[in-house]
Amino acid sequence: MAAGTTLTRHLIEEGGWRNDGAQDLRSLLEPIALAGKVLAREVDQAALAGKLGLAGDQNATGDMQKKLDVIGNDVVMDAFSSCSVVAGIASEELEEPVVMSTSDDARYLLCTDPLDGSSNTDVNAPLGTIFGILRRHRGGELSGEEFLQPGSELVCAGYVLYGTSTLLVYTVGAGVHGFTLDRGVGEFVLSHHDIRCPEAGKIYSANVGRHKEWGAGVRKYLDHVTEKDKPTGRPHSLRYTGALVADLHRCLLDGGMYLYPGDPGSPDGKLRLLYECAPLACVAEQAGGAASTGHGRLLDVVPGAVHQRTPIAIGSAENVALYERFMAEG
Ligand code: AHM
Ligand code: MG
Repeated sequence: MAAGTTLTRHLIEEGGWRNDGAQDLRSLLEPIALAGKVLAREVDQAALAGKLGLAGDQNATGDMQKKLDVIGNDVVMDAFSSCSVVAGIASEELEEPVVMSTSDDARYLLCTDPLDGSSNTDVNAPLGTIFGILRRHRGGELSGEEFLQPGSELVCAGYVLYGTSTLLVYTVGAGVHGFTLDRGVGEFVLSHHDIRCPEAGKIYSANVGRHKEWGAGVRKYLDHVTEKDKPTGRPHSLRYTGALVADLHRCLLDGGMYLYPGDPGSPDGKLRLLYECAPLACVAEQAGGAASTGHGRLLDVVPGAVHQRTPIAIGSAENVALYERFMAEG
């Protein structure tokens, strides 16, 4: 594809995806791109507009909401308000999924974390928007149970990373492509065609402040990667931004693994399966990487609830496979 390809042109030229039409893909990704542009501006201007700090409420999983969390959710919902193909949205910031369209064309469901890494909002550090699209298998009144599909059923997934630049990354099962926001012209422009995750990497990304709470398998894995062994490129280097999207993006480009395991107090860890881990696992696999709960493929896990958590290890396939071996040995 030629240099200077906008997301819109790319979506027209790339054509169809799996069994769905190219028009559907455009209908789904255009609101994501719009939300990404609006949120890039909101994040950029937040300190000047009095939009930093806490909003004062808790979200569905007990996190204190930041003002930007609430804004992020409103922006995504507004962007999809005129998208007739999305029947409903499940969001980290919504107690229950909400109905978006009752049209006969409403064949899809959106799962989203509108602003991931929100502890970073007040310190000018990276943030992300995560999205995953599932197919809706029936008509009639929308039920939250319709969202409880394994990540392997995602037909489209990706993220927007608000970092040193704003980057939209998506997959529909035909490679992973990244588009950088050109703020001057207000367009996402193709900058990362067919992202491939290195098979192995020397970065590990985890909140190691919690390592004493982790089980033997996780601790032994960390002991292994931090051990000096020149021939195998150890020790690995630690990189952790506090924003999963940014840390995963580094792993996708440079190789390595992001890790958020469970511990005795929270056996399923912190991150949510449906709208954080599964969409990113879909991107990682499509880029040639892997994602695991520590004991198996993350995309095979069927959620029991919209806000269900899961342990996750995601990134380079060899790193994830090695982690699973340490977890199996315990
Ligand atoms: P959030 O959705 O409330 O922002 O939480 C998810 C974030 C991830 O982006 C990040 O990797 C992790 O939580 C950081 O958690 P911790 O502060 O426990 O390291
Ligand atoms: Mg989140």
